[in-house]
Parts: sequence; C-alpha cells; structure tokens
Amino acid sequence: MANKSSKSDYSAEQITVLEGLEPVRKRPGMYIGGTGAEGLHHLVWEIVDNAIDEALAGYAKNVEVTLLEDGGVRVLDDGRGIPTEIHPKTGKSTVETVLTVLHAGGKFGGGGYKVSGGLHGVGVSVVNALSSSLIIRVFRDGKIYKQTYQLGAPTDELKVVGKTDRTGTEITFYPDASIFKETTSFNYETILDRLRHAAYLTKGVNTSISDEATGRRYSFYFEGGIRSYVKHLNIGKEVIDEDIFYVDKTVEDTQVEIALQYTDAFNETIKTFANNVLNPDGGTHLTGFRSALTRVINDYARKQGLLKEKEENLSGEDTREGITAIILVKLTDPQFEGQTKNKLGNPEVRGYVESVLGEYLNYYLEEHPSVARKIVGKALLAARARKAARAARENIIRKGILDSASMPGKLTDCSSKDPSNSELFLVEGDSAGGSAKSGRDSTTQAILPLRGKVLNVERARLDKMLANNEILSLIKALGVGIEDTFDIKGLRYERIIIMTDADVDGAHISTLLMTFFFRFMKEIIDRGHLYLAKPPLYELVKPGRKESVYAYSDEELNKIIDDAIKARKKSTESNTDENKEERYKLAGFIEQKRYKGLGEMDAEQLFKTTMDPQNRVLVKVRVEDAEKADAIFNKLMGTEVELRKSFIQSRAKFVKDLDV
Ligand code: 1YM
Repeated sequence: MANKSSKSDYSAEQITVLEGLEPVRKRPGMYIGGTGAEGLHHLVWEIVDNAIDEALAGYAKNVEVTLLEDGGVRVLDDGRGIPTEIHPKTGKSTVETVLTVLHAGGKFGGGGYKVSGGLHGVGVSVVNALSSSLIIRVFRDGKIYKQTYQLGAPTDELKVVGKTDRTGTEITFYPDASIFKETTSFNYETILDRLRHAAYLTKGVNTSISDEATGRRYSFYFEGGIRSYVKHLNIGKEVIDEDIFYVDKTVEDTQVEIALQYTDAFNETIKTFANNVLNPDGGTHLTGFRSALTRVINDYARKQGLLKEKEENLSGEDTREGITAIILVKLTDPQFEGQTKNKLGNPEVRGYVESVLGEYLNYYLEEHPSVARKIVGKALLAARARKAARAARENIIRKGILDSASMPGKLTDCSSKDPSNSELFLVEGDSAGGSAKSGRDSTTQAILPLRGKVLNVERARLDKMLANNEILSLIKALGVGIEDTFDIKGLRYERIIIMTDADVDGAHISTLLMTFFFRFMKEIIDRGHLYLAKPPLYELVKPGRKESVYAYSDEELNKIIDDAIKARKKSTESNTDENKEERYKLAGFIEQKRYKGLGEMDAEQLFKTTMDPQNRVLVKVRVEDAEKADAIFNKLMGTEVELRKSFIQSRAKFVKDLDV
C-alpha cells in the first residue's frame, strides 16, 4: 500500500466531530437503511469494513467474526488498534470519540486512510448507538484497553486491563431488540458471503467466521484475489480457456486491478468496485474498461486478419458476450454519482482504466495467441448472430410473415373460430401428421405437422428460430406474434398439444418445442396452454373381441393384466412373477403391439388413444421455477452432450403430471 510509510501514525486532529448520537436512535433507518434483517446485518458490515480497511491499509492480516451463543457478534482484527490517546477536541480518548461521535473518523477528516472501503460507512458510532451493549478492546503499545457502552453511552472509562504482545481491535456488540423488532439474530451464510467477497477483493487478507451455537466455522484466503473471484463466478460454466487475464497497476496514485475470463454464455458479468465497495451502476471505471476492451479486441482481430478490411468493427456488446470480469480501483478521493451513490464519478479514472487495460490486454493477447483466437472467434460469432437476428426480424416484419391474414400452408385448421374450444396439435413428422389430420375432430382440432430435424437448433437464438420454417408456421398459427409484437390476446387455441413419439427423439423434439415456448412465449406456459400428449405404449387385444385395451405405462400394463387374471381366476391370487406369456394366457389377452411411434397407429387409433378428449391423457407443461428451468434449458441446449442426454430421458422432472 502506497501510504504505509507516510501515514503510520494517527493524528487526533484528523477527527471531524459532527454531531451527537440521538438522531441515530430516533431514525435508525436513515443510517442503516432499515431495522429489518438487512439493517441488522448493516451493523456487522460497519465494523467488518473498518477491520478490512485496516487490512487494505496494509496493517491487518486477519479479520475474524464470531457469532456468540448469547446473541452478540464479535469482530477482531490484528491491525494497529484504534488510537487510545486523548482527542484534543473532545477531551476523551480517540476510541471513545470514534464510538460516540457521529461521522468521527480519520477517513472523514480528509487525512487518515489513503484508501478506504468503508466509504459508505456511517461509522462505528452508529453501531454503538443501536446496540444494547458494546464492548471494545484495543491491543496497542503492549497493553489491553477496554471500555463498555450501553445504548451508545460509555458505562466506564477506557481502562488498561492487561498486557499483550499483539496489536489489534476487538468489538463485541448486542443489537438493541427495541430497535430491531423484527429480528436480532444474525445469518451465518450472509456474513460468510460478505467475508468471502472481502477476501477476494483484498489480496492477502484472511477472513473467518465461526458460529458458537453450531460449531460451524469457515475461513477465506485467496492467493489470487480477484482472479479467484472470476474463477468462483464461472463455476459450472464452460470457460473458453482456463487462463484468466489479470493486471494490477497503479497510475497517478490510483490502483487499477482487473481480472477477466470468457465463458460460452451469452450474457456478461462485470462487477466494478471502488475501494472495495461494489458499484452496481458502474461508472467511469466501467466506461474505461469497455472502451479499451472493444478497441484492443478489434485491433487484434484486424492485425491477425480475423476481421477483414471491408468488415465493420466488432461492437462493444459483441466483445463482451460471455465475459466475466472484476474491475477494482483504489483511489484517494472517490466521488459517486446519483442518489444511491452506486456509480463512480471520478472522470480521471476512465482514462486510467482504459490505459491499463489497453496496454496489458494487448500484451496478453500477443502472448496467448490461442486464447486470443478464441476470444475473437466468440466475438465474431456474436456479431454474426446479432446481425442475423436483426435481419431476420426486419425481414419478417417487411414481408408481413406474421400478419394474421394468411395461415401457414402446413396448418390444417379447425373449423371453429372460437379459441376457447379449439386446440392445436403439434405433431412430429409428416406421416403422423397425416393420421392426425384424418382422425381428428375437424371442428375443434387443428394439426400442424413439424419435421423434427429442422427444429434442431442448438441454443435458441431468435434469428435461428425465425429462419426456421416450422417455427415461423407455428408462430403464425398461434396468432400471438413474437418478441415486441407478442400478445397473448391473439392466441387462437385454448390448448397447444405437443404430440411426439414416446422415444428419445420424440422427447428431444418436445424439449426443443418447450424451450421455444419457455424462451419466447413464456406466458403461454404460465397460463397453462401448453400440453404434452401421451400416446399409449401398448395395445392389448383379446381374441375374438373387436375392442382393444390400451396401456400408457408399464405399471398400467401390469395392472390391466392383473385385473384380467383376477377376473378370470376369480378367487385365485395373481402372481406377478409368472412369466409374460403365461400371464397373458391367464389374462386371456394376447399382446398386440408395443407402440414405438405415432406412425404405427392408423388415424382412427391415433384419435381414439391420443387425441380424443374422452380417452386421452394429457400432461400440462408448467414452469415451476422459471430461473431453474432456464438454467436447465441452458445446459440442455449447451455443449454438455451427456448431461443433455440424461436430462432428456428424465424430462418429466420439470413437467408436472396433470391428467385432463
Ligand atoms: C473490529 C473493528 O475498527 N479496526 C481499526 C480501526 C481503526 C484503526 C485500526 C486505525 C486507523 C488509523 C490509525 C488511521 C480506526 N481508527 C479510527 C480513527 N476494527 C477496527 N484498526 N490507527 C488505527 O485512520 O489513521 C477510526 S477506525 F478515527 F481513530 F482514526
């Protein structure tokens, strides 16, 4: 840290005394955001941030949080210890001044810390004001100092209570239950998460948490700092290369630290921090990062001939597709924009970040040609996909393809024009489509045959979808439009029924269709319009009888046979262990057929078994948890072939059975 030597001694004058603590207890929400669980945890952040600041300043190596069995929280660091000498303005010890005066602290006085993470911090005094009791111990100058407070007011003097050879600060506090009416219990996971991030952002600091009540404990130390953070964020994602770009450089007293890695995802994850505080709305560091990234990747692509002379530049968005990056700047005088202070405003930072990333990413690409090629390749793909999507959309709008005037040629519509009693069957393959057409109830049932292989678009991107005739026909038949023009009111059918073979290919096609609905027409699923048809697996024929019996599952098959055996043998118990032929004989059935596909049924059979509202079995498609489903679809449509296979075979997992 740059200030290590120059500012090792605290000077009491740096404290700026602002006001008393009464306002904090009157309006706690103003200081900690609220008095619920979040506000309660804010107390911990306040203290932890001070300890982390001491690590950031290069003095502390360890920050320890303990959840005490009696409901208190203890935070300990091994830094210099809060100064104990008398403060000239207050006439009290600096410890007491820090704990009782709002906004007192070196960092608010313009000196003190060079860099400070607790910029949003309202100060330890706020924690003190909102605690039924607080105990501070300072290890400094070979002595242990101790003082106790109640509701922000000292109950004794700062006293020497012992000798020590260590240094540091320890604060133990008990949140005031009359302020935190909702809850005063701290969440282990929440604090653990915060400490993990603090460890990522502060290279070399060891953070730990222990919970006395449960005995749980955890500590974090990341040799790699923000490199480890990037790695953590990319867990479970397919990275384009294991190597992580990393730079740490100081320009004009501002430290710029960046780590980045690309995955095969479509979205970007860029987290920006100023003095270890997250800036959710970015700011000048983000702007500098983006412009350098776009420039460097374009320059490299041109130089390597990956981008031809007549081709236009890759857009910023293209170069960021799939990126995971952490940008951390440390500066003396951070300024924030907006009410929430979520955006870094210092104009000079843009140039600093731009020059650091510009220079070092360029070196990196030169030195890692295979990674560089993959990054450029990914951006080129993103550019192409974006252009294709735009062209496809414009083309479709221009040609009026989605206008409802004309129905697609492949659709055999029903005669009813009332959506509430109409249904649309999406049928796998032309031959089954033919049977469905002749077997259907033409008043209420419409048929749209879809050819499976054409639907096989990896990773559902709208442009690919729109380039697909089957999908275009589907969108048109549904009458709801797509994307900006989507409107559920136009839906022409109450039920949309996916009808595919009961095999792996059929499952694949229905999954692709469900993906399409999930990604582009989720409302159709949400409103319960999407179904899967369940064709029977077996047809059972009794000799001499015309009527067949159908079984839709193996359990059902067994039950039908069992019942028949019981009926014939009356009093005798049936035995499921008997061999198959024997059982069929006993039951008086012969097994006619095990259906492998819809195509094996004639029109009449298909209607009777799978389409007839009186007899059929339908499964309603429901998305229980949109986010989870999206992740599953991502996996499914992604590169992990094995995962995909096993998922398809068990697709019932995200489809809840409902017999209609
Ligand atoms: C468990 C919480 O607060 N540690 C801590 C706080 C301070 C210092 C060291 C410190 C800062 C400085 C000089 C300085 C604070 N000091 C002040 C104030 N841990 C925890 N560790 N010497 C020690 O800023 O120059 C406020 S916080 F105001 F006294 F300087």
